[in-house]
Amino acid sequence: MITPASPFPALLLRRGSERVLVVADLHIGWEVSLAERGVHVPSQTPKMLDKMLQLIKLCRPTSLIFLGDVKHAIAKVVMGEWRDIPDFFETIGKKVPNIQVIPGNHDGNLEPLLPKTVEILPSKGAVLGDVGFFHGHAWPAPELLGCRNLVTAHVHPMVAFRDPMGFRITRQVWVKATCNCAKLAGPLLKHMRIKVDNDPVTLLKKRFGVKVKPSSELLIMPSFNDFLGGQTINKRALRKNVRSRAFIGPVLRCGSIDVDNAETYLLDGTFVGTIEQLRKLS
Ligand SMILES: [Mn+2]
Repeated sequence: MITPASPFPALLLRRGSERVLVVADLHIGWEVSLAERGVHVPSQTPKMLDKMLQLIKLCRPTSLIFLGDVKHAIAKVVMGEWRDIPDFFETIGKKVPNIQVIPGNHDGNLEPLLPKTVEILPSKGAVLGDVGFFHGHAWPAPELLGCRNLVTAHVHPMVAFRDPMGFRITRQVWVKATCNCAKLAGPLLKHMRIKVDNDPVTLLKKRFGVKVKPSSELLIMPSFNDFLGGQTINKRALRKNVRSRAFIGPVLRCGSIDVDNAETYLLDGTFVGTIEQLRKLS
């Protein structure tokens, strides 16, 4: 069973005596890359560490999963991260020894910055019970297409509202959408360079033993770092056939997600509306 740990942008998965806490998109070191461009913002890491410790106290997890983009700089390690990332993980490691990371697009060269006890999982994602986790920048592993629940990140979803005065407010949201995994089977096999000479769903079953779910529930997590920008998911003036392009990442873009009817929730759990309804307000 998965439930958001509201009002935190975190998810708690309960499986028997296991309690897995999931967070995504910390982008530690984002301020460092801003400083390189002349904008000076205090480090957000102490704030995130404090929030993480509060969460651990509240949820009493037996393990932690970081669903990608732990760090910010792509591929190269920025000096400021050398201190922030090891300190962060050593502190929370004392509270919860079992920590796993599913890498995102910003996590190149992350391994040397993490304590040895932190396990790095494949960037194609991981399955826990009937829940599949993947960051969202790349295609997930075939096994994820057989999951009843999918959890992803990467988008940093936000809704925007504009009032008659022209003021615009944005809020971080959770997005809950129906995903037809059968529509993912063909493009995924193609991506894996497997010749699709048959029904892709049947082929996926034959090659990987995966029974593809025609209707899974996909949850897009808000970013744990609330200082970041995000993608406005209720932008209007998008032609109907290109609406899925409002999202990023191969899974959200290939038409397998019912974008119009996707539900959005604020961090405190308030239902805001479907994306279709909110487009009028952006
Ligand atoms: Mn990302």
